[in-house]
Amino acid sequence: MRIPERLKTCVCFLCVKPGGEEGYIHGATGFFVSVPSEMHGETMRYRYLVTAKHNIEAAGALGALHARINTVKGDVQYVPLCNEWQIERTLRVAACIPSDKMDWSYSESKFTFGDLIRHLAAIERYMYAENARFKPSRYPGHAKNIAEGYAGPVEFMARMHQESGAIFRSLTGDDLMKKCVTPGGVPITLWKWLRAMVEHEIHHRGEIYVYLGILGVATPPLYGLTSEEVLERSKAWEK
Ligand code: NI
Repeated sequence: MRIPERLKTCVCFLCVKPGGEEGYIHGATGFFVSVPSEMHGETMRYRYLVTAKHNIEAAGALGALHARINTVKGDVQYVPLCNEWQIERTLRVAACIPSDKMDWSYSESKFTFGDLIRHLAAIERYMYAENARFKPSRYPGHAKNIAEGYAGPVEFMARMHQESGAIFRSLTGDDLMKKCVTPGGVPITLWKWLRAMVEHEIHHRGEIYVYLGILGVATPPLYGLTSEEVLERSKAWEK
């Protein structure tokens, strides 16, 4: 049977990227379906991935799972399949850290790449997630022995994020409206404290971008387009 060209872009091979420069490990297949949905009078199309549940479980975490997609141009593209936008963006930029630079910083007194990643991971799990259970912070710091090597800090981050996610998903709407207590002893409504967690991650992710910029390493644009491309398309709109 001849497969129509446009359908080739629906089929994908699923793979896992263990981190670093080890490339992708292929092991499963899936396909995309496009579902139209009405929103504010416009038809939006959402793309969903269809695959067996055990493929996702075998990957260990959604953050590690990637799809190898055949594009209409005929080449292939690897796309992360994480539905947790926040950490996925941090892991994507962390994947750009050169293999010999995890313990690098621009100044001896400042966080290294590894420190930044361990700090984010441990704060999420042991401060924010503990506070979300209305318990005091157990933040252990960001010392190198917590997660060493090149892959260690990123694996630690993915694991801490999974544990934290389980705690956050167990919260009810009422819990989010209750007061928790920060390590500074200040009572704060839980949802506001969790909003601060997102801001905290964005703050340190920005530092990772700057560190990579100092080293001359190319980084992925946040939303798929660079600011130059956005400018170009904005000009086209004016015509
Ligand atoms: Ni911090």
